[in-house]
Amino acid sequence: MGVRSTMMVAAALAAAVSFGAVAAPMSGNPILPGWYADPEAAVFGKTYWIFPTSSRPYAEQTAFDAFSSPDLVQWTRHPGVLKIEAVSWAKEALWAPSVVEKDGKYYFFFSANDIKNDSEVGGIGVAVADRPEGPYRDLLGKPLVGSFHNGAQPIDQFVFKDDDGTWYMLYGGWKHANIVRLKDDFTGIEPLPDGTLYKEITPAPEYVEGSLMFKRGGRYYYMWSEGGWGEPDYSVAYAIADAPTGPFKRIGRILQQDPAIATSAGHHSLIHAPDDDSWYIVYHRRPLGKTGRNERATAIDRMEFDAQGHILPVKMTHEGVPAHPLP
Ligand code: FUB
Repeated sequence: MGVRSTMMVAAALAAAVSFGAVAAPMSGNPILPGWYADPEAAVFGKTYWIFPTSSRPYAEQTAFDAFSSPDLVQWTRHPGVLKIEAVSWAKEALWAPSVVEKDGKYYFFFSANDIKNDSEVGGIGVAVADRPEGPYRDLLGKPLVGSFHNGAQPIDQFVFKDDDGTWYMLYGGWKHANIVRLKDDFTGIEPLPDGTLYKEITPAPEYVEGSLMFKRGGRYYYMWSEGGWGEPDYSVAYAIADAPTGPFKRIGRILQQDPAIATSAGHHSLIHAPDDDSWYIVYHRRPLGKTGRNERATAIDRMEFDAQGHILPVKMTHEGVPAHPLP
């Protein structure tokens, strides 16, 4: 059972706005209490979930918390859904979850140890649980990707299921990104149609980390973070392609610092509400007046498209988004 955050309920009530006679509660921003980064948003059943990185010194990044909500406004904290004690090869720097459901089980992909070369142990791992809130246990007893390929640091994975049932994983830091095809049981990777195991898909010279993919209107949208996450210029850009492997051409930035709201906005994920086709971007940002690298807070705002399917620049807000219970 999680611990309900009275802070978040208070923030939501404080941010309530009126539509005629009815007060529609707003999420407020930041949406989570405390310092949380790299939020992975998901919908499982009738519940929204956020799985973030705990934003603190690497040596203290030894567990993941999760948050659940019925409506994007009231959030319940689930502490320690994956703890470092459950991963024999991890020692610190637990980062950037990507969580998917498959055949009634929940798979929690994560990065650990921030490895700098192939002689270090660490990289991308995968854990499994029977429920979204865990407890998760290491699936492999070793990293899923434990070394550098095409110059990509094995961090910041994002797992994407295509319409034909194929599971892909995009990942990569240090300005390089790869795509791999996951085995159906997530115990390893298998060759892509062109025979490669690790295919470089670095979309632009500006690419840094934080890959994400989704499909809309039959096209593949690839999004990523640019700039330095410790710097104010951290941001999100995107490309569109006809295949998950590209080729990709950078279209432009859609999320970046706003001197009226926050700096260092990046490493995001998305929620697509199935009932009304609304899209939400969940991301981290640094409050105005804060400069510490780990002073990163998770926020939510609307993401919209134009008639051609291009993503419109995101307007960061303090109010967040209105309550949206799942049907
Ligand atoms: O939170 C640790 C690292 O910071 C992530 O892996 C990067 O994407 C950046 O957000």
